[in-house]
Amino acid sequence: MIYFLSDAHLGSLAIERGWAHQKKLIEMLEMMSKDAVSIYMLGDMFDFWMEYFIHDKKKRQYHPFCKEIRKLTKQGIHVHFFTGNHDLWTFGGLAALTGAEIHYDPCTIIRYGKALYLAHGDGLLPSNWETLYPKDVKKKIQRFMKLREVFRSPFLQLCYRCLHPKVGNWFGYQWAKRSRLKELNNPCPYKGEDKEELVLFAKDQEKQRNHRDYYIFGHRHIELDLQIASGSRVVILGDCFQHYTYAKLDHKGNLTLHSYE
Ligand SMILES: [Mn+2]
Repeated sequence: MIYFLSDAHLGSLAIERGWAHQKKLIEMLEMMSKDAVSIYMLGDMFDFWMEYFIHDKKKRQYHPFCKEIRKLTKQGIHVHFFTGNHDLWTFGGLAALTGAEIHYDPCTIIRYGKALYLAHGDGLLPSNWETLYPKDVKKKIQRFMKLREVFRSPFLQLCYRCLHPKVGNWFGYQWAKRSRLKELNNPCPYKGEDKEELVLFAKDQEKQRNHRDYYIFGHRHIELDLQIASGSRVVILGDCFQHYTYAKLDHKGNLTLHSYE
């Protein structure tokens, strides 16, 4: 079995009972470990993850989760960690701690005869997005893309790593909390096949003859399993802080969505 999960947003200041959250996530991994060949975490497992040059005491809160991943990788399970837009600031620390393989960019893999496109999903847009959306939506996307560029700038990352963790974490966790609260107060449900960016992105890929059987994303915190015209399916994983949803690919190449307990 191959498992996919995403968006636990561990450590979020907007999620109460942090330990119960982490414990449930660990139990979920325990369950997967019974028959998993590999486990793909598709981004935003942490609400904020930054590796500073100065020792960061706040990382201690993640030790149980990291220890669990270490246990799985020691058992021979391949654990893949895709960075999201909340936890892209890892520079070798997380890999050393857990034994997981880190992916900074989307990738396509072939498993059990199926082609799978895997990505967190932030920043993925159809090629015609600039003419597709009304002005206000376009502006919002442009703002997000600008911020994404700032987040990914090697120079700015270096500067941030030089901060004292107390300072860097204050900004980081507050920023993450704000975006979480914004989403909880004003959820953005599935926009429909003709508007949802990730669906349009997948359709665009198919049109360009980059065929994949499955497109698997996180990021949106919605559950979606949609067949698109070319016979491909787009699967959006949901989340691991409210609904604890995940996907499973069996040895026959069937992909299914599930909810933990
Ligand atoms: Mn995200």
